[in-house]
Amino acid sequence: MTTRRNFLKFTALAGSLFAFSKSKAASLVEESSIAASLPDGKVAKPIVISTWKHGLAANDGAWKILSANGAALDAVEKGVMVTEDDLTNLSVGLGGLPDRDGNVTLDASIMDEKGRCGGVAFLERIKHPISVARMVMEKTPHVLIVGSGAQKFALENGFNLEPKKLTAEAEKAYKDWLKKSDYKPMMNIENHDTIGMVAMDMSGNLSGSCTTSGLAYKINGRVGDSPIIGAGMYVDNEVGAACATGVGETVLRICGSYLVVELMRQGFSPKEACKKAIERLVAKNPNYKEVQVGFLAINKKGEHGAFALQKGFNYALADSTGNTLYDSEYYCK
Ligand code: SD4
Repeated sequence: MTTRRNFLKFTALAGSLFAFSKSKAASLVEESSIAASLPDGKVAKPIVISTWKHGLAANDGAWKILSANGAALDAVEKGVMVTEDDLTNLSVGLGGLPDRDGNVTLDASIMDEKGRCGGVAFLERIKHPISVARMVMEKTPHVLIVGSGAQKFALENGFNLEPKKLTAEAEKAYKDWLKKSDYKPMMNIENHDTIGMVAMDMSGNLSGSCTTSGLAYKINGRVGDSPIIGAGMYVDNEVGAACATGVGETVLRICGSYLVVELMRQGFSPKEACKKAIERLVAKNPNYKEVQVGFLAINKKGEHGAFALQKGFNYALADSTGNTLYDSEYYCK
């Protein structure tokens, strides 16, 4: 599928050969073609790629910015805010499934082309953890702020304290779970909906973001890979950018997103790099057959790739040809 996409360089051809999603991104093709004639120093090949089906809507948000010659950093923040806003999403934002004590606790990280980065973890009652992460990056000398400190920081910087309340859907799921309280972070797709996003703008700059409510029914205080720079997401503007979704503990063990970027630095394509990182994860995690992990990456040339442990991982890719959902290749056949 990914190879087939590479042929679709021209908007006109793509329009007739390819079944676009009916997303707004497709309708922005024209805008981006105009921007293709920008003066020197501009690369008219913006691209955004993000995890799971909800990535389509998130990409729409990001593409509005990229196609108007906006910065990748703004695109990856605004893009995943769409997912954070969606209260029906059970693994991102305040609609997420709670920990085993009934608390929704949120993790997020962001990184830009200058290597600046910020994150929040174990954050409660704030709608847009990704924007708090960006504020950590831009307004503090720190990279990661957690828990009540992160909430205090958010409130001091104009974020609202949202009610402590599960959505009806999350509450029902939680009550069902409480009947057995059986905790196994398995590959159940409902427990794996984190949004990770990486993008390149028309200036050729890369940025990434990642935001999640983490694993459902986790121990209170548990933090996953998503807010940890280099694990859930990483950007090196000279090389590429990568992000991860799935059981964070397995990704943390191999510094997954950093590994993907380093493999691209060694010359591997984005897909090969994601595949090699999954192979490393398999080697370091004896429980690999029981969990799901997916990596996404783009390189400085604007090429993309993905690879997952198990069947079922999909990702959305938006560029000047449209916004499309792809199934990732995977390791466990
Ligand atoms: C975590 N990586 O907290 C996140 C969960 C996830 O798709 O990606 N779900 O471990």
